[in-house]
Amino acid sequence: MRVLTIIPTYNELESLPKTLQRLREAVPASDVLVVDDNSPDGTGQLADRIAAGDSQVHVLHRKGKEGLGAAYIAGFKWGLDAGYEVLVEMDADGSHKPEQLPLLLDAVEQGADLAMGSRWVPGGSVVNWPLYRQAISRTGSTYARLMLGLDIKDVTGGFRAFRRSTLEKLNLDTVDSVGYGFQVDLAWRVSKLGLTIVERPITFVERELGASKMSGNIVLEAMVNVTKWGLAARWNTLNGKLSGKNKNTARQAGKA
Ligand SMILES: Nc1nc2c(ncn2[C@@H]2O[C@H](COP(=O)(O)OP(=O)(O)OP(=O)(O)O)[C@@H](O)[C@H]2O)c(=O)[nH]1
Ligand SMILES: [Mg+2]
Repeated sequence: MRVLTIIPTYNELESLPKTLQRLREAVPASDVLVVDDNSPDGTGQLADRIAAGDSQVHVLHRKGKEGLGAAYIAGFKWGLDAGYEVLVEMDADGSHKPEQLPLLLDAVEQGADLAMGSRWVPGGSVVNWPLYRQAISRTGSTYARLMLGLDIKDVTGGFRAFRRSTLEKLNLDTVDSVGYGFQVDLAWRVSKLGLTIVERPITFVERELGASKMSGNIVLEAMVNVTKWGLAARWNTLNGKLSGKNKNTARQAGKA
C-alpha cells in the first residue's frame, strides 16, 4: 500500500529533524508530507532543505497558523490527490513513536478503515506526562465517549492511519474544528459511517524539545463541540422516534 505520513508543524525546528530521521528509518516505504503554517522559527525552510535531499519527503507551505485541523485537511487533500492509499497523522514533537507506526499500518492492512494509536487501552502508556495532562486527556476521552456513544478509549489521540476510502467518505470540507476537537470530530464521523475502527496500544512520550501548542481554548473548543454534537445527535434520535410515532398514529387513525 502507498503510505503518506502527514506531519503538521508549527515552530518545531528542534524536533522535526529527529522525528523525520526516525520515521524514514522505521518505515522507509512511507512518503512524508510536512505541513507547515509559516513557522516563524524557520521550520518550513528546514523541511525544504531535508526534502531537497530526500525525494520521499514533501513540504506543504501554508500562509499562517490556522490550527492542527486545517493543516491536516490540507495534507489529506494533497495526499488523496496524489493517490496515496493510506494517510497517517503524526505529531512532529516525538510524542508519537515512528517505530510504532507499523502497528497501525498492519491494522489497516488487516482491514481496519481507521487504526488509532491509543494510550488508554491495555498495553498503552504515557511517558513523562504530568498527572494533570493525563487527567485532562482521560476525562476528555471519557466525556466524548459518553456524549457521543463512541466505543473508543482514546478519542483525542493524534497518531492514526486512515484508509483512503475512509477519508473520501468524510466530507472533509465541512470539518472546521481546530485542536483536539478535530480528532474527536473525525473519529465520530468514521464511527457514524459504521466503518471499522481499531485501537492499538502506543507509548506516548511527552515532547522533549520546543513548546506545546496546547491551550485552554483548544480544550474548551473540544468540550463545547462534543457537547453540541452529542445533544444534536440525541435531538435527532428523539425527533426520528417522535415522527415515527406520529406516522404510526396517523396510519392507525386512517384505518379507524
Ligand atoms: N501546521 C500546524 N501545525 C500545528 C499547529 N498547531 C499544532 N501543530 C502541530 O501539531 C502537532 C501537535 O501539537 P503539540 O503542540 O505537540 O500539541 P500537543 O501534542 O497537544 O501538546 P503537547 O502534549 O504539549 O506537545 C505538532 O507537530 C505541532 O507542531 C498549527 O496551527 N498548524
Ligand atoms: Mg505534542
